[in-house]
Amino acid sequence: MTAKKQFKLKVFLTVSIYCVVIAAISSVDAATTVTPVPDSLNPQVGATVCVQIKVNDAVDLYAAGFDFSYNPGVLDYLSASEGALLNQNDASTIMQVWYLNGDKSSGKMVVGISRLGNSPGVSGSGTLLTLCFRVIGSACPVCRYEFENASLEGAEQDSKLDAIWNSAKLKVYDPNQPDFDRDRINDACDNCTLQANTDQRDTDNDGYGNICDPDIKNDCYVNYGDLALLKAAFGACTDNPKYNPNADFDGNGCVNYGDLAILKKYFGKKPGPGLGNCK
Ligand SMILES: [Ca+2]
Ligand SMILES: [Ca+2]
Ligand SMILES: [Ca+2]
Ligand SMILES: [Ca+2]
Repeated sequence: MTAKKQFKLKVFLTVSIYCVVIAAISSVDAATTVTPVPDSLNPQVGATVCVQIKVNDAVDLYAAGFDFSYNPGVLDYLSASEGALLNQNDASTIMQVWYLNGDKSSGKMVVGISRLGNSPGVSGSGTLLTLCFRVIGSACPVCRYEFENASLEGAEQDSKLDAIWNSAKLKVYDPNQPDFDRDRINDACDNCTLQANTDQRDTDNDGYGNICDPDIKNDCYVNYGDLALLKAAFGACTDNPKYNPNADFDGNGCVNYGDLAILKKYFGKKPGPGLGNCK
């Protein structure tokens, strides 16, 4: 084979492989997702909270049914309204929303919404419906909305759409309960009660937010072992394999002098105070 022929073959093979890869990538459909929006809210007791149920990347969607569960000590159901997703192209729709077993204290709404007649399904993204609640309590204030018994149905008879159903959180702030650091997380639920940390970032999930948790070793005592772990990650940012999120106390994406200063402040002491178990 001449050098010219070899070159042509190489180009042909490279282009072919490239085309196969592109075809493989474009044939992967985006997953359909159903998400309550906003996915995190921090209202006060007495406020009205409306949650949009958003569908993304649906294909030929005709109907949806699900149970929507929440903490009935925190939320009181007010109303539901249809979104624009299903009644596209002038199709009629029907929506029904009721308490599970007619029991308001069940903390579950049963929701059904559908297009009517022979109309085709809809594709794309949009709001399925909006559910509104009054915030009635702050029972240590994380309330999760979850979907159960959920399904999306296509226009073809008995066709179901595969979908990922996401949950969301509602953190209720009660101005009548103590909040020492004034970060709008009441002390009873704050993972650092003396340090303002609205994001409640706690990368090792031990109940102490990173901003008050230089106890990287998790032995309830901030000392030389923690300093050694900080040193091992020192200078590293998120793009560096040496980066340790548990040593990034201030959450600026790098382990550096700000974090060292926090460790110094706690040296010889316990982490917290917060929701963790160090006595
Ligand atoms: Ca607080
Ligand atoms: Ca705090
Ligand atoms: Ca922690
Ligand atoms: Ca840092």
